[in-house]
Amino acid sequence: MKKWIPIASGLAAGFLAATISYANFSSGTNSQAVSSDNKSNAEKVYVPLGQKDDYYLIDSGGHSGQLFVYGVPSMREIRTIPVFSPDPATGYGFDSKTKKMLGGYTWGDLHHPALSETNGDYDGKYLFATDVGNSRAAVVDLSTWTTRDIIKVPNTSGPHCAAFVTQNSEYLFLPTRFSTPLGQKYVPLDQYSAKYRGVMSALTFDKKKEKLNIAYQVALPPWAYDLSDAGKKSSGDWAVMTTYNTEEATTTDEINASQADRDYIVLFNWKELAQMVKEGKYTNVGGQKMIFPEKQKGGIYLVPVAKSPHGVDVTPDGKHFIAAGKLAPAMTVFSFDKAFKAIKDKKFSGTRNGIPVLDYKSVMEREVNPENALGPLHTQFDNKGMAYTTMFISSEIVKWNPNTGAVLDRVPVQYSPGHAVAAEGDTVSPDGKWLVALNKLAKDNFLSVGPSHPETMQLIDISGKMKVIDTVPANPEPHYAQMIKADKIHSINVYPKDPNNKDAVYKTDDTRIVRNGKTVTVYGIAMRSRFVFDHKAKRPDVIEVNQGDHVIIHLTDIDFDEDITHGFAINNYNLNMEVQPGETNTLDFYADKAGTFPLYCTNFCSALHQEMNGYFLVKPKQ
Ligand SMILES: [Cu+2]
Repeated sequence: MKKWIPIASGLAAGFLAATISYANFSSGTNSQAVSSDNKSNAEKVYVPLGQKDDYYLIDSGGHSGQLFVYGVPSMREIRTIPVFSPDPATGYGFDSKTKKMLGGYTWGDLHHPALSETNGDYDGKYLFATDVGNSRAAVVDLSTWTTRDIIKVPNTSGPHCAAFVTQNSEYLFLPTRFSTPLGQKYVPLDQYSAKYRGVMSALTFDKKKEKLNIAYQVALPPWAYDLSDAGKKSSGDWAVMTTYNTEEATTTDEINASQADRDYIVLFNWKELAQMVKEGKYTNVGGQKMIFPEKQKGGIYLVPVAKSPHGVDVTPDGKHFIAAGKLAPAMTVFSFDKAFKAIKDKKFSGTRNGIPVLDYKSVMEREVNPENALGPLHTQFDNKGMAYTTMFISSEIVKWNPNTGAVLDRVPVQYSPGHAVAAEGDTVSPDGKWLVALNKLAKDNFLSVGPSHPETMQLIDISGKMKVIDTVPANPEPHYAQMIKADKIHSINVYPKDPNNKDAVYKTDDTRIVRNGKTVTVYGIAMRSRFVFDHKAKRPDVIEVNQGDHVIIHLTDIDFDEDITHGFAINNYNLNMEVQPGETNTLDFYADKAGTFPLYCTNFCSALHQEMNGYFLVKPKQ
């Protein structure tokens, strides 16, 4: 259209436009056409200095145990947030609070982050995540972007199928990838079918105390549970999760867990399960309230699905759930209403492990099988309710209509997408605009850094015909992500003074070192550009103790100023922590090594940062 305007507005301009048009049309592959195309992609992702991105992309960090925070559309990595693994950059896992929270674990495998929701919409308050490596769950406060609580979940092994929250964050459900005997006791694998279980945990979060709790658990059959999603609106009391290895194989799963043509989606009513627990219909297992579906009937059903599915995703209107086949080439759309009717009419095709099985045909709405699309894994949605499914094997995103099954668009990605994430994609009202493909293999995309290549993330403009407009590398290893409007997040810049914190010191005059027997407690401050541990001492920036003393160092950053974070490290003592503006943090350790150890600020804070140091002196035992 634009090309015609200059022709109407002037002969010379029209001639020029016609020449350019001719050049474009006559050589589809010429470099001019390609570079102008690239320029418009570059403009789409360019966020000039002084402006900020429209969305936060919060990525799981997989076996790094961390979260990666990116901006969209710039795809710039902004920050790494440590969750399940120690992080020297922030002193996470070194100071006494976070060290205790990590519980001695030195790594985690962070999968599937989930934002807290109010009325089915991201509320920007918290983010939940699970650790497949060491069976934990965590919550991150999005005002400080710090991990506030970690809970070790007993009776479970590898909560991969999580975390997905209900529409008012009442629960997050943690079904596990691995089945084990309850309490992970030793039981020979020949007794797998009889003695092993895949346990799902229902967790609640107490916002006031910032604490995660286990409300109840369900001893599901000894299968693998892969992904889940909570219902929305009319299906809000329900949740769904996929299973594989319903063959109950115990070795060479690659072959043995792929034999059956159908596995199941577990469909459960969490309100009904909570009511059962309230009525005492559970068994105490290692201190947890465990529902055994073969004994306590109701609330849990099985829906047959094409073999070894990965994702199951609830449509934004809450009417359907879509399973992605993984080993079958199809996506299957199921109807919640049909399932509810079948349950009400008790129209079951049988039972499996004591759980009623719904008739596939009576619940299935349609199977969607785009030509040559292979390995469907996970589905996201746009503002019109259209579905975007990742195809792991054929390396593409397929856009399709869940209401008709029509395939609308396809775009190749490089390469092998696991999950994709859409803007506000898990809510009742996705934004459209952007989709990010989280690809497992970068292969030839970036400068080589040796045999191990990064993963990639690709930004796809979904406002019209799908178009990949940017590719960025990602550290190991994004599994899933959340994309939330930036204006929903209200980060703080400075921790407010806490008059109730007895460890905090806000005035130089209050700094002191207190000795009580063999315990030395330091109430110190960090400020540009010095430490003060005891303002009355000849050298206020020195801590002197005896070998074997128990040393507790409380340190408050009294620079109530944007971006003035201090670090605190003791040279050759393997100790390091961080104090953000206004924050009080604590190191707690035994001075087992005698000698002279310089201490210093690790986080560059001023022109005289290099002068921000002192000494930690440990007098040897006589
Ligand atoms: Cu400093």
